[in-house]
Amino acid sequence: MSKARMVPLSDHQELTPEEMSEAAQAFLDHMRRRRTVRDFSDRPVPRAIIERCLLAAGTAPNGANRQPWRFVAVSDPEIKRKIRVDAEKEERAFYRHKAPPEWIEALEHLGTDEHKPFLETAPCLIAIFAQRYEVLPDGSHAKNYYVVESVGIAAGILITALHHAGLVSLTHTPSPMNFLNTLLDRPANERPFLLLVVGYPSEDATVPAITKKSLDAIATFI
Ligand code: IYR
Repeated sequence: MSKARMVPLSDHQELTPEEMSEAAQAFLDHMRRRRTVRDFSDRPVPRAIIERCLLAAGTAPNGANRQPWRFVAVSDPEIKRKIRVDAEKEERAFYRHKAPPEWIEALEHLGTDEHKPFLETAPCLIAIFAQRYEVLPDGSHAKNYYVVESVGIAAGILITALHHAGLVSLTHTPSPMNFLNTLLDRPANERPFLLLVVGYPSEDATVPAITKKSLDAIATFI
């Protein structure tokens, strides 16, 4: 006999064709207003909003429903300062000698550099960790599945949820990021996946003048 315990799909909401069209267009318009922001205000964000956005991220589809993620929301100024110090150390190495010239060139239109003041200015940093395996109560390890895919989907939902709540974010990936395990006291089964910088934009925030690919360029219908 199957071990699966099934329940009716009771929460699905079907829309009429008109409602569907309106909903899809409204969501597209909404997502087109999302921008990755690097100029943050120091205005605090309510913890309850971050909590709801994290719960939304936790609904992500994932391998074997192991939910192989851990989110560490940092608002403590001293920990943010330490994260900035360690991230800027990695970024200096990246921009000055580690990154190949074509990578530096590919980033030029974004205006990024080794200075990451937003890691201290922004009110909230969310470090996302991927749990490569679970540690069971007896100390043995249980493998997780499709970890990168699962955590990537959860991160996408988190970014969308934050935007939906009227906040802005920046996906920041200093490389390597293992200093986050030390600073945030995370165990060896957790690998830093990305550092999401969250808050409100500063009043004079600017963003790079970039465009997104057309439907033809990203999709094929056969
Ligand atoms: N992590 C560096 C470099 C960087 C890399 C990519 I790919 C970007 O899209 C943007 C930046 C930094 O944060 O500056």
